[in-house]
Amino acid sequence: MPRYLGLDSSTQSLSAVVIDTDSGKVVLDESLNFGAALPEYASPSGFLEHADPRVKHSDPLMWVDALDRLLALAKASGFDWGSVAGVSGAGQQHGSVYLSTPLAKARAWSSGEPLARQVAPLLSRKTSPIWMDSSTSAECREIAAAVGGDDAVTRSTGSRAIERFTGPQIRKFFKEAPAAYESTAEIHLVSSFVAGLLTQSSASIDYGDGAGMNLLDLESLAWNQKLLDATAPGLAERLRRPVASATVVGAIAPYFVEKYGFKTGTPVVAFTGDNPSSLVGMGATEPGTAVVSLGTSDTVFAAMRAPKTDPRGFGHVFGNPAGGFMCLICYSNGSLAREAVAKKVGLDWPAFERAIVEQTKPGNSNNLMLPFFVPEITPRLPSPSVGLFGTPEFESWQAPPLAARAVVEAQALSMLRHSDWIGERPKTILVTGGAAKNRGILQVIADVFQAELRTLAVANASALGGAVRAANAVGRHGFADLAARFSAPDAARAVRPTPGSERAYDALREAYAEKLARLG
Ligand code: XUL
Repeated sequence: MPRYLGLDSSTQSLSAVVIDTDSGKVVLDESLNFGAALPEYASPSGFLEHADPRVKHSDPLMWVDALDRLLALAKASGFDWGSVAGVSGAGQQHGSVYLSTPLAKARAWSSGEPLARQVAPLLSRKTSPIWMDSSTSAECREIAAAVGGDDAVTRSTGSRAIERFTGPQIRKFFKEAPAAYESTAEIHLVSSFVAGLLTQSSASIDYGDGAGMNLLDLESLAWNQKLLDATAPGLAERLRRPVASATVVGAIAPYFVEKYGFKTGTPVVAFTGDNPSSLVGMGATEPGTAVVSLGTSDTVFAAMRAPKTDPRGFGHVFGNPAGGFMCLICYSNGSLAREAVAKKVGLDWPAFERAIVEQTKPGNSNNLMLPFFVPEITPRLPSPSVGLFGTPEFESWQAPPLAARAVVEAQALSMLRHSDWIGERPKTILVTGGAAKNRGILQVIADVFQAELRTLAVANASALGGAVRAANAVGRHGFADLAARFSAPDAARAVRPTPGSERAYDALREAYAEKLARLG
């Protein structure tokens, strides 16, 4: 049977994409928004409110419930889960789940009871820190100091010790709740947790997502013992050995066979991080093509053969699920900042797009914004910092079109500046994520990078990447062949730089660098 399912458990939603390798078609593309579909979890944007704005946690049971709901919804609308020959997927990176009983040793899931109710008693920590959490600066310093400094962490793991990465988060849990840490038998990433639910096994973490923990040594592709020791005692026993992304971690659990009609024995391939999965979904697993993903966070990433690290210390190296590595730069002020500006100046998305395309010009007549509405990851800014520099009207938020262009130009300038270490500037950029629908945003990125932008027909590149990885690992289809069939860019939606825009950003680029330098 030539159908493969990819799931993506991301910050705000769970998505499912099914591809059919015979017809070359996507036969299912569904999403479930946590805030809208599961209001009982009090997480309108996918995470729980907390008095400390640096703390961002989610209820892992929300992710479990979403899985049940999405599978049920597709079944109710007539989709035959029994036609699926293999499953894989992805999760938001860095987030972690803590269990007192390993999934493999828990009582077999009963199809007569919702899965979340059966998982609840297994949790040794009720909430999961996610990638938006920036509360572990002390732990980052402690870990780095214990192993010889940030350069030593970067040399081994591809990133310096970073607040949202899993190792510092585990350390904070161990320090704040030592008894609960002691009672934790198994720690998962969101990705391995979902794979573990599907197979009811202690599914291993893959190299792609494992590299986002500040624990994985990129040369040996094994946990770094010194970093494990610097993070928390007995950590090795709480993590399975990391595996190559193409590893089959188990067969689908009887729960899913009985309840949703999956075929007994359907293989489940290791899940990975959403960004490594998008690299596959975008058909960008070979070096030379950059991807810009516009989501809750914006990311810029590209495949690379050997790990190369960011001298400024902001970028990361993860495993490429197709083999080799990938680099990634993450910006927390992605759609969060675009939404904040649109709301502040009262523009809906069509008006926001018109403001950029029709009412303003590249370079924004030198009106510049620092758009850090929440603490930023790249460059590292522990507190929000919003600044407007230009005409009095612009500076007092009285010029909506200029404000719309300014937030997007600042984001694109930041992407250009902070991706310069990757190598040559790309001539073609693939774009994905919700905001890729907005032509104004795409035009600004094309102008700032002086590159052609291409988008895919399928909006959810990460879930598509899961389906493609399942087709590769189970169905033995080659990545290049799958990319040609499922990830071909939509030629009609290509965006080229505005003629004559080469020099439009010279002044703004300098002004932006100077303002950033002042923020320190
Ligand atoms: C990457 C990162 C984010 C999350 C979003 O390092 O933190 O892109 O993966 O889901």
